[in-house]
Formats: sequence, structure tokens, C-alpha cells
Amino acid sequence: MKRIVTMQDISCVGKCSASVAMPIISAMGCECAILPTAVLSTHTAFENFNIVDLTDNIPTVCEMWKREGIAFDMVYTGYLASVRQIDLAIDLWQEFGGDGKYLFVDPVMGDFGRLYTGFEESYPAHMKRLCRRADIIVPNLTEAFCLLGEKYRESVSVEEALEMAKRLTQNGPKAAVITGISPTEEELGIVKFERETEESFCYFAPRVETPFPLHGSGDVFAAVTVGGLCSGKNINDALAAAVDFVAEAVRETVKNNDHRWYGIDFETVLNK
Ligand code: PXL
Repeated sequence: MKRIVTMQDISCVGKCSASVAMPIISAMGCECAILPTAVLSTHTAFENFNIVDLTDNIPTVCEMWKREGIAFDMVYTGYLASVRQIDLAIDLWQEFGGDGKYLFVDPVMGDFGRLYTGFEESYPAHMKRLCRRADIIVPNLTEAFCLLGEKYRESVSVEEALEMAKRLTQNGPKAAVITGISPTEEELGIVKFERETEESFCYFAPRVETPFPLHGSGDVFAAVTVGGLCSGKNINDALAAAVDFVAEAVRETVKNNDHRWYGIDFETVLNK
């Protein structure tokens, strides 16, 4: 069984980060270890939240893993609360990466053209240092613009998105995927560019109209992609499965009158 380690926060309530990575990756038949970066009462889209920072504990946890001879097939990083945590993610990869290992970076920084609460303007430049080492990065459009150091635009064509993905791989990750791309009003999905093969790939699912913003859907997307890669799918199949899964979870979320505003109902479709 493949074993991955995901380095991100635990949001106690909020259906994001480690709380979606663990059930999804486990359901896909892979062992999901976690390196928690912080414990938050909720994610940061809530009005009232507190954070207990676990930065100082991270090197010790890694040291204990080393002494135990623990190894991972994949390192998957998500929300990192500070520049210091980005540096520790790079250390984690230096310690536990190597031949045949895979670095999956979800450069969680913002959405709708804005950085999430708590991130400074200089944060994306540091995230770039981590992305440079990755086998694959999966930014949304906001994060892709941040990594390229360009001004945000709300919509881009598929061709423009592919060109951005290509530029993201220059001197950087082997593959760049940009999420939240729409070729038409009715579709939503991803584009991917791979540096070595120069291969482009796009995959879209029917767009679901939602009367509210959907927090955490990027985390669900990333977790399903990681689970797919770990269970032997090739990149394109893993991405397509993740797009389909998120689309289905969103369809279920809007169907459920009782849904919670802060995350999508991935639980309803987890058995698939
Ligand atoms: O879903 C991304 C995410 C993860 N973790 C925390 C967040 C967010 C987005 O706001 O606040 C703590």
C-alpha cells in the first residue's frame, strides 16, 4: 500500500485541508499520514476563529519519523500558514523525497483574485520556491496569477490558461494544472501542461450553478488527484476523476437544502 504524507492544517470544522484529505485518500486505498501545521477552530472564511500554530513541532516530528525509518511514496502539501512553514515543507521534501518519490503541491493562497486572510503580499514569492521542486502543482486561477506575478483577471480562455500553465512549468514543476477554467458557460474544469512531454490536457464537467461560494472544493480536488495517482492512475485519468468527483459532490451539495455553507458535501459521494 502506498503511503503519502500530507502537510497542512487541521481545521476542526470546515471540511477542508487534512479533514478532507484523510477520508478521501483513505477511501481510495492509500495510507494517509499527516504533518499538521496548525489547528484552527474553523477555516479562515469564518468570522471568529483561533489558530494554534504547530510550526515548532514539525522538525521534531520529522526527526522521530527518521529515527523510526518511516518513508513516504508521496509528499502532498496544502495550506501552509507562514513562510517558515513553506521552508519546513521544503525541508520535508529534502528529508523524505528522492528517486521515485513524488511531490504534489497545492499552492493554497487565495481565491476570487484575493489572498486568504493572514497571507502577506510577499507570500506567493516564497510559495514559488516550493512549487519549483514539485512534480505537479494545482493552483486555481488566482493562485496561478500570483505565482506568475501577474494581475488577476476573472476569466481566461482555455488557450490563455494553457499558456499560463506552460509558463508555470518554466524552471519549475514538471506539470502545472490550473483549476476553475471554463471553455463555455456550461462547463468547468482544468487545464494541464507537462514540461518534459510538452503535453497539454484539458478536462471539463458540466458546471453546476451555485447560489453561494464553495469553500474547500480545491482541497477535495487535490485529495482525489493524490488518491488517484497513488492508486496507479496516470496523471490525466487522476485529474479527470477528480474533476468528475468534485462536480458530483457540488451537485449533491446544491441538492441538499440542509447543506452547510462552509464546505461541499463530498461525504455523500465518497463511496464512489
Ligand atoms: O480550503 C483552503 C484552506 C485550508 N485551510 C485553511 C483555510 C483555507 C481557505 O480559506 O483557511 C485554514
